Amino acid sequence: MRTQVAIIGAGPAGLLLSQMLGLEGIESVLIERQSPEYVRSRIRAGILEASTVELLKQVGVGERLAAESMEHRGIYLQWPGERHHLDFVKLAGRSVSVYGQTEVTKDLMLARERAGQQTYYEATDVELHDVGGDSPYVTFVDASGQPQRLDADAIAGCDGFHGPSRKAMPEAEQRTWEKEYPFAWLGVLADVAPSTDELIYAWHPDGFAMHSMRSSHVSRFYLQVRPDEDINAWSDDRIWAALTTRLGAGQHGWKLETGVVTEKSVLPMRSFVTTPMRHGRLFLAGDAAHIVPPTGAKGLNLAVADVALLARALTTWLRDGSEKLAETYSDTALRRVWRCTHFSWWMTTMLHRHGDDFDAQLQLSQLQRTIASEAASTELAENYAGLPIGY
Ligand code: FAS
Ligand code: PHB
Repeated sequence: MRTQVAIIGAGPAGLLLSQMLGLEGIESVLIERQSPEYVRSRIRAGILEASTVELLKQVGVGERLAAESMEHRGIYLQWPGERHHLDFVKLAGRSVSVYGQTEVTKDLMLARERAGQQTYYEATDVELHDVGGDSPYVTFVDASGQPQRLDADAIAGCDGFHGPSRKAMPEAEQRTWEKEYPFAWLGVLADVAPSTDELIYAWHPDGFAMHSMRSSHVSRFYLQVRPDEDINAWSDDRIWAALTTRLGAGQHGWKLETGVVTEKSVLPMRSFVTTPMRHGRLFLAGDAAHIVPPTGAKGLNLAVADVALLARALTTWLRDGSEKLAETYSDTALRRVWRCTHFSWWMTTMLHRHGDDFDAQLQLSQLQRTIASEAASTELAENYAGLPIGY
């Protein structure tokens, strides 16, 4: 088999790339380890930057998003006794949208099905070959157990943190940075109407908590836990008790509504960046190249920004014969990657309990400064609401 772009991974990055390339007449084949049902069911990010929303609408997957997403002007920052709203529209001139990554994935999968996209789900033994040469190819075993070979003009590694693409980059050329945080998130999905109009990020002596949401009747919560936390140690009652305490129920008459927990899982927290994001005819995009702690709501949005750049680079190279954007892809993408990596680290270290009481005092001072200073609030607002694509 042969195609123009072999895309490894059919998560948001791979699906969006195939959609954008398809609109430009560039053919691609998606190779995905999991089943379509598994990909469709993963619960992950929840916040879309304005530039992500705009791009999804431009590439033809914005209809349900426009109808079902919830536009948020900002977020609340909270610590015991205080809750303050940050208005991104006032501070940075743009809002964010609440629309689960699960929904973005479903919309993209439907669009690719309608476009007749060739996708190999449940592919195993995926290996990349000759990525530094002129004739790269991918070998894999398809769902029926048949060995397959796919020759391509270029390979896009959109296979997330654990995929094979990053490992296909020559080690001698690669430099990676990694930071493991001394805590994790217990993610909770519950069938209960949100008790807040916009997200609450709460610093608390017991640990961080967040009140997010998925719709007017489904809420999403996060609790800071130990990295090795046993999920079985968290009964629903214990979850609601911790959220009630950490989110400040009872303060200023605010009440947290509880409901049926439908999903809970422990999510590790790490920062990770690998450079470069290109070697020869292999290009990395999304979690294959970088991981951010989810406190800044950047993971999915950063994957979208990579793909917006990569789609343009591959189109102008493979269709128009100009390799210029392909040559600058890695440096351009990494500028935003490091900006989002810093912001996600800053939000994470400001809001999560770690270290001693001195550290706690510094965190509270940082929070108070962020609220008190318009310049500090604007810096948070500009980063959270997202920088222009191509920043
Ligand atoms: P993905 O990991 O989504 O997709 C990679 C795809 O490649 C997957 O479908 C995988 O099955 C496939 N793959 C892997 N190995 C393969 C192989 N050998 N062969 C073929 N295919 C292979 N971000 C936020 O902003 N907010 C959040 O709250 C948040 N929560 C998260 C929770 C979890 C558990 C995880 C893992 C991530 C979370 N993220 C969050 C980050 C997340 O949203 C990512 O940024 C986003 O999924 C990035 O999309 P992709 O780069 O497409 O990677
Ligand atoms: C979510 O709703 O899943 C979410 C929202 C904001 C974050 C992280 C996760 O920073």
